Amino acid sequence: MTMDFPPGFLWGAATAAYQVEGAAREDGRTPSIWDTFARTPGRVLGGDTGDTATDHYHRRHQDVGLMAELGLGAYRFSVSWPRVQPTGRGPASRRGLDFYRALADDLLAHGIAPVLTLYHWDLPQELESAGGWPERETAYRFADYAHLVGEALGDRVGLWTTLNEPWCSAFLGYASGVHAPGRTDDEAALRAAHHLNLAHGLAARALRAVLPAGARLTVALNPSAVRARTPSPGDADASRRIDGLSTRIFTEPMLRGTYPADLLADTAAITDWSFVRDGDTDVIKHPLDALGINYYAPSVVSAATDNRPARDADGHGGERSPWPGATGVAFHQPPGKRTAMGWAVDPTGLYDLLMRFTREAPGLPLIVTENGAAYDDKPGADGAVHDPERIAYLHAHLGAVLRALTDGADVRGYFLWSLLDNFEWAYGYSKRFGAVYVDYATQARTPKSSARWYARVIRTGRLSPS
Ligand code: IFM
Repeated sequence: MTMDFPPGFLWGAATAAYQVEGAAREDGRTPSIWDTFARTPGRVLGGDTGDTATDHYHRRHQDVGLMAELGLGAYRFSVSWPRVQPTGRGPASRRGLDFYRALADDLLAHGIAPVLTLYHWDLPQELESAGGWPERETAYRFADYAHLVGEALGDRVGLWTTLNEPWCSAFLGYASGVHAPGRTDDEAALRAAHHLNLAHGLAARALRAVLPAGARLTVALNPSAVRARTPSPGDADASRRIDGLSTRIFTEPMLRGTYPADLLADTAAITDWSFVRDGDTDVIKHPLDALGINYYAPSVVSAATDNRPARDADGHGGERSPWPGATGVAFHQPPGKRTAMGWAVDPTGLYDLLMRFTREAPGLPLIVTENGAAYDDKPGADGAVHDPERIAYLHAHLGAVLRALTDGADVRGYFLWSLLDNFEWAYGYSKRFGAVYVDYATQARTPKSSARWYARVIRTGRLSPS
């Protein structure tokens, strides 16, 4: 197996607006569902909010300097919808767009390609108050927003991502309720999933209409690397059901223009799916230039002995299940190392996903749009932050990418999650995913040893043996 990445391989790091920007009330930005959720007592650990986050809104220039030091070829960021279109409809905020124009200009001046995600979970609160993602109208609002951002930044941004992890938006947001807006309604979650798919298709169409011919479109999904605990028919069926709800619910309409029949059957007691209108799946199946894959850990499932709703093994699913229709499925923690999130370290899950989409979407390039790990990093007596576990995690997962490349996967890039420690949603600031350590009291940035290690991989284009 080669240890060299192909020439032109895109090396990046990723963040998302609410997790890093702060400046929650500045320049006309209005609350998103995450502002509302985080300010609701008991929703986010420690009562943390994204009000200040890593102050990237004011420190973007310094942060781009850090990226340049690391030798990044690309930076994946998301646009805050309520910053650029404060009510979720109507005209754009010039000040909001100016921030992203300045960020893109800064990146380009350093030779770093801006990679823009339109939606990383911060729905304008006004649209949630009007019904949110379970309402079809939200998909049309998203297409208008995409059009407006496309017009404003199409001259600077070459790679566009519609949605980030719509599974989380739909099922953590509306079924288990551990993410904003915190609703617990299975039918609403399935409606949300469809309207997110529709939003993706409508936005892709709107972007194509305004972007220059060379612009490329993607979506960043978090497909489950799901494994049956044993080859028994019951465990295989559990795996099929979770695969349908986590992955095929998005990939089948996006890549093939249809919803899987087994998914419709599994969820028939919850909904008849009549919210899917004629022609919707044709809109959703808009041609893409690449498929973005976010990967952290695999899931191991079996048939459960009771008929309780499925819950993730790490407790991430909260009190309620994020898996509507998957009663009788049990999740298990695989043995071995775990990250500070409690997630198993298993790079074969990434390899398996890359090979799966190589088979299922032949000819469609793949990008690892997120991969990384949280550990309990702390500065040592020398002020440096040593994070050998993260280096080992990244080494193993980049090894999986190389193995997939060797076996024929067309992987075009890798984005480390995350550039900076940041607001880890319901965990607040308690989980650190950054290659760069952030002291939240002073906002001082300290590249961890993994950042230096990643910079070397980027510089040489090569993974040294561990
Ligand atoms: O921090 C998140 C990110 O916003 C989406 N993907 C998973 C990351 C780690 O949980």
